[in-house]
Amino acid sequence: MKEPARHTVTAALPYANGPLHIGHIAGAYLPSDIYVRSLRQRGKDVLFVCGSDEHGAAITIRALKEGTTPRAIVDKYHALMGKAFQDFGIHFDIYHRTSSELHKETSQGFFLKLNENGAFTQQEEQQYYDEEAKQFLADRYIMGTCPTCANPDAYGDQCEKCGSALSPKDLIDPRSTLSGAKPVLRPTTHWYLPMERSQQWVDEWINTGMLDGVKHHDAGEWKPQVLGQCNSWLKDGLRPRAMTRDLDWGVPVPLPGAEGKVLYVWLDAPIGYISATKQWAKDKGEDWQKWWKNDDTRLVQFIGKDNIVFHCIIFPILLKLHGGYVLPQNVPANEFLNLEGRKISTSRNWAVWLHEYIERWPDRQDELRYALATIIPEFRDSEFTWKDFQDKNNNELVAILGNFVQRVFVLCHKYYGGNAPAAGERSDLDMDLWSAVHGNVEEVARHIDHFRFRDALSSAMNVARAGNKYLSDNEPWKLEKTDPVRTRTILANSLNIAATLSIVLEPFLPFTAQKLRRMLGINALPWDQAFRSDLVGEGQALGKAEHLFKPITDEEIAVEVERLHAMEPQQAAPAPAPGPAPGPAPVPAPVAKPNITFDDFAKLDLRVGTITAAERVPKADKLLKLAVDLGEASPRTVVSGIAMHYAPEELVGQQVVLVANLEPRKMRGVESQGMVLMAEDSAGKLVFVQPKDIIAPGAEVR
Ligand code: B3M
Ligand code: ZN
Repeated sequence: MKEPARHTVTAALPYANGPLHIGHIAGAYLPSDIYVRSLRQRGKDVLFVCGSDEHGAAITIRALKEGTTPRAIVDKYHALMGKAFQDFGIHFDIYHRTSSELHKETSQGFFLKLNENGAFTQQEEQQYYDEEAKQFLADRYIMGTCPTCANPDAYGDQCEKCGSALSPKDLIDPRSTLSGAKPVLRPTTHWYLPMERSQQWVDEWINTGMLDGVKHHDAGEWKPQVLGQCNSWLKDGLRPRAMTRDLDWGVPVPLPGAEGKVLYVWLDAPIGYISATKQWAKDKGEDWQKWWKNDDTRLVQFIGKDNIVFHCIIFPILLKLHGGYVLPQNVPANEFLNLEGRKISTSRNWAVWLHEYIERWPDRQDELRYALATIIPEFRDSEFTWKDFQDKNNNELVAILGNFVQRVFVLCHKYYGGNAPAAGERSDLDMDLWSAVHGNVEEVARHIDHFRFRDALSSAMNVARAGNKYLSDNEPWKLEKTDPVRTRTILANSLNIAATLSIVLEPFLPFTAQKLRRMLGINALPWDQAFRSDLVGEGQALGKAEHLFKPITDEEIAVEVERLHAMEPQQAAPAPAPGPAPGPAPVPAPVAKPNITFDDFAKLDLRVGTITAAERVPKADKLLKLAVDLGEASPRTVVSGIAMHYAPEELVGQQVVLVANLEPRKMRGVESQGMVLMAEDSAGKLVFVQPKDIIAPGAEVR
């Protein structure tokens, strides 16, 4: 594919019905910010747009709950989110909003053009109506039992438990979320998008990258989970979808006879990217059209996985039927971020709110950017814990990056009065160092281009690791007495590694990169300068040796964890069931964890394994190191807390059930690649969950 002339990058428009939390940031906004910063460093022409999604039931229901108006809700959260993005270093070219006049004009114009092109069919249909609230019920205004998984709290448009796309009439025992009443059916007319007409070209476009006989993109570049979700929709067969609603909050349908109807939020919201671009162009005196209509524009859209079908099927159909617009070259959707072992929940206040973090941890945005960038849920859900936040800060930011920079600056101040020394003759070792550093720089860009931001950050940190090793191998603090010339070269190289770090870390840690540049006395530099090794010349005056990061204490983390639990609304004790005086207190059943969706369960890879070896883990009296045969080329190493219950020698041959796709993690220095399932018997002994009969290792448990 030829080099694009420009890049339009969008990030999903967050609903303006609440604050931003770390799940939003790790899902769409931090990845897109890293991507845009990196493209800009490499001299690409980029437009980065976002804004508040201010229509839809999510907002009007919140307004009802709070006894206020949708306008008040969106004004409050639009401002809060815009400031939080800015404070966190996520810098869009424009952060617009879909309640703007320009957006209304843009989306109405888009709708009229689609209607002119015959994109819609007009259908009268029987729709649920709440006689008490005097309102038709769609989407989140109606709930009922999901016909697929029997979830009693499925919405009219989607079941969050099994992920099924629904329409209100699919629900069993529907009820109005406004009055709780049982709704009645009444006739109403809507404009439908007959998506089945686009099935063939959408299928080809998504699965081959071909569009109208021309190669549009490399289908192999799209994430497997994105293709998977699209293909499950395509396999079910695309169906007509209503593009208008009987609501009073939204973009009015600009047609006679459509009074009281508005555009479906998933029609107007994606057009919000275009209206944001128009607003930006208006503010800057620029041409907006080339960013959305020129074939040499590359459009990449960052979203969370719950928005895949809207961005990969519905919006592309609308763009194509309208005509004249480019389609996304990639939609690198991320999975979900969980928090301390549970799903993030706005309604249960189980979240780390971005604006609150910024208040509580002033000037430590990069500590959170770093921790989140290392756990971006790129291919599977991931987990944020405050302990991991502390570990990443103390063991990586402080111990690797901060420590390297600190040592170089302290020595340069001590030996050279705070001026950069001459580089002198470079040894073979020095050349090896620089080729390793430049190799890592290349990896950073390659990973970013493949939307693998975790790997990209790891490669960037490898530059700091190389710097630390170079110092430890050469020990300039000792060499200075006997070979000051060589010491100058070592410290000149080290200063220049710090300069390279100020470039490669900028997309991830913009605040730290700026601090580093100030300390080095250099300006922001383009990416290709990271392949030099002389950015800091002899005599360059250096800033003082600042600590880039501070260690985080256990107490600071404990406060955060306690706060999280304290913020959760306490579950009211269930009212005592009516009837005879209660007998002896029943034995409390174990508290079930919150429901998960079928999709969540399906992500678990449970396998039968056979223990082939077992040994104690030094200095860890509760741990055993197991070799577990899963029928793979070599057995898995699994660390298990069962040493108090079993002697290693009695375990060889024991069959177990293993969680085989758990993120590997180090325990007492041993990397554990999975988890053995155990249960506790009434005597408190841990017993194996195992098949009744011996079966082949690797057999799937489902
Ligand atoms: N407002 C985000 C969500 O589903 C939704 C994205 C719109 S992007 C056009 O939470
Ligand atoms: Zn369901």
